[in-house]
Amino acid sequence: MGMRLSLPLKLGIFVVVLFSLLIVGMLAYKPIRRAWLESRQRTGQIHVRDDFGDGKLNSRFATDSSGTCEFKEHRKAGVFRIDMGTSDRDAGIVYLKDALDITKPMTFRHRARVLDSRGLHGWNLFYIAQNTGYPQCADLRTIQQQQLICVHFRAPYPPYHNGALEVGYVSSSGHPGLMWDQVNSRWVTGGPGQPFVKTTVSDFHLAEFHSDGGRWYVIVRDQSNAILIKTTPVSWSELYNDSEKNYWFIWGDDCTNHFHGDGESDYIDMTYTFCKTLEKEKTK
Ligand SMILES: [Ca+2]
Ligand SMILES: [Ca+2]
Repeated sequence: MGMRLSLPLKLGIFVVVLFSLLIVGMLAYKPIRRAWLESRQRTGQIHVRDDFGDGKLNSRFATDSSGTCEFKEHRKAGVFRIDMGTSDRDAGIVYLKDALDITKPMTFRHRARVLDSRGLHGWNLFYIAQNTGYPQCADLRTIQQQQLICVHFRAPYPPYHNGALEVGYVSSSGHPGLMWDQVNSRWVTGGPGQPFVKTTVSDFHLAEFHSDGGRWYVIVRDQSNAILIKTTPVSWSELYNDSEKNYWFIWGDDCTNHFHGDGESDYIDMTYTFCKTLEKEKTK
């Protein structure tokens, strides 16, 4: 004779089973989520965002400095500051510790400005450099051999006391680089009288870098989000290329014999693919 369960008992078992499933689901959620995030990283695409609101720099970034320079994330204001002295010897950069795979799509957004622009000479909203090891502050000659794509604040920039913006890249024919001429919407050879866009460097600007893996372009927006600069796309193959070297993302002033400036970043947002070759080198 089969055992018959009363209706209240059936309901009781149903509730117990339902709650068990719910608890198992809750316990499984974190590992499943972690596995999903890791699989995303195995396929290469990484998203990093730092709003500079928790008092410490995201661990995917590192800093290097020379002379007088202090790095500090101001939790309450939600900003990260690179605070240099007033000497050209002073330098300080933040860089992404992951070398970039430039053959894969990537997007960077960095919102930043310079503080006390009266003493500022130059400050990079961002640049992409090629070097074997991690980026380091160095003299202009060394740095020029590494810089490939650069968005640069200049102030004072006579006759524009409040400053200017320059966007440039080093083409396959080498130095001098090509500079973006926003008025005529074209790239021109750099040098004396090279084009720039007048702006107020103490305002926040949003620098955007977009690449589909084949070509890249730059957009810079002003404080009210209006487009100040939009370049035409450039093929990565048109850039100077020192093969075997890694590609790095950097902001700040890296130069130990020119430039200085205090920079303040509101946020950094990056989607990119990690370069696997460097991992092999690091674990050798
Ligand atoms: Ca400097
Ligand atoms: Ca912020």
